[in-house]
Amino acid sequence: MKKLFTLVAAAMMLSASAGTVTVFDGNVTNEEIPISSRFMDWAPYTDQVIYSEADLAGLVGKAITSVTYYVANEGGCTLNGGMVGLYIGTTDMTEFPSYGASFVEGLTKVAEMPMTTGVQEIEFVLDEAWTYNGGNIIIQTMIEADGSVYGGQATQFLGKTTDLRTSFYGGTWTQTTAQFGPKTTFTFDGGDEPEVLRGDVNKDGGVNIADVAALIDMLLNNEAMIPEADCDQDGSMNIADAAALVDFLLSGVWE
Ligand SMILES: [Ca+2]
Ligand SMILES: [Ca+2]
Repeated sequence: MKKLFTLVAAAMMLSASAGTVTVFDGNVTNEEIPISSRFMDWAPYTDQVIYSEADLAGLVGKAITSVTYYVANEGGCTLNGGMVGLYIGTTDMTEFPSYGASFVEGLTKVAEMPMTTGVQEIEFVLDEAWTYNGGNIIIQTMIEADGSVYGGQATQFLGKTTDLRTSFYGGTWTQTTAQFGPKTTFTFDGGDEPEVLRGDVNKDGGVNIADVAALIDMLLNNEAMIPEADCDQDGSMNIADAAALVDFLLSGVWE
């Protein structure tokens, strides 16, 4: 019995379809400029990164629950225990036209967390899952103005090693290393699989005589099986399913 329970639990975990998608490997420099950054009168300090839709195929339709990347928070920055906000949205842009020169407004704030000085892997757990429906994702981190930030640079995105980073000093856009996409992991919860209503072949939410007609149409047209049409649940779709469906309509119970 315990073994059966374990098997069932494992199957349920599989069907939950949670997972991760990692964009950029944090090790490859490129000529694109996916990062934009700026100070606004020293604080808040903020930067944005664009993730191309082409790299996000595994995320479409998924509910993003957290975003993780590597950052350094050091130099002259005295931020320690200050709050960093995470904002998210989509954009038609695939890169920024020039370093630090443009900025996308109107993103949605989805998380906030304290951040200490030093190099760290930072995971923003979203207050509420954010569902991705396609397009280029733009992520913004912003050190919220609270008087705890002054001087020097604040966050830096890190690549695979701390040698690979973007750096910003003194309110001027000094880039000390080559551009790179910061290694970023999106964690998603695929949510529950869509519910299958047995016998609802035309998927209108109910089971009635119209579904028998729809099922016979599918059989005549040699259409591929849909789970709703496998009325006798033997794993295939044939005339026996039509018979099972008619029986169900007459009796109100599945045999
Ligand atoms: Ca139906
Ligand atoms: Ca069947």
